[in-house]
Amino acid sequence: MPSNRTFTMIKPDAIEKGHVGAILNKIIASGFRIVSMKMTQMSLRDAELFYAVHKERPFFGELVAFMSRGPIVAAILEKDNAVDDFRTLIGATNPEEAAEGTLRKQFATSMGENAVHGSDSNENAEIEGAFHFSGREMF
Ligand code: 3AN
Repeated sequence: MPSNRTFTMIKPDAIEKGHVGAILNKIIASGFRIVSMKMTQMSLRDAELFYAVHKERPFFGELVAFMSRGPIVAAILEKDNAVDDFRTLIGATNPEEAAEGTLRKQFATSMGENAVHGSDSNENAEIEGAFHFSGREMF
């Protein structure tokens, strides 16, 4: 995947609260093009694989239970400087520290249930996008 792409998930908490439309509007209004998108649900095993880099962290069990408890919207997004610009748009992991105008400030509940995922590097964007989408689902 080229370096102008990133990967996102609208997390179960945001879906449960009905924030999908508002979040997608803000993503598109911020200049991201949707390359791939689907509503899907990860099994517990899927979430363990997706978050394998965090498996030694104390919150791992909580994280994978949360991320598999309901549907998510997964998407690959395209924009110049996509990874960094999207991290800026979502804001800090802890919504109490997230800047005004960020998605997590507006929509996240807590450190664990923080509404939106964004890849933290070009390499992870490619790995995470390929976890959810085949080449035929990238437009
Ligand atoms: P970010 O998503 O901002 O890159 P990471 O990579 O440190 O944050 O953590 C991955 C995910 O793990 C977060 N999005 C959040 O859902 C969860 N998480 C991180 N820290 C905590 C924590 N202290 N307690 C519960 N969940 C956490």
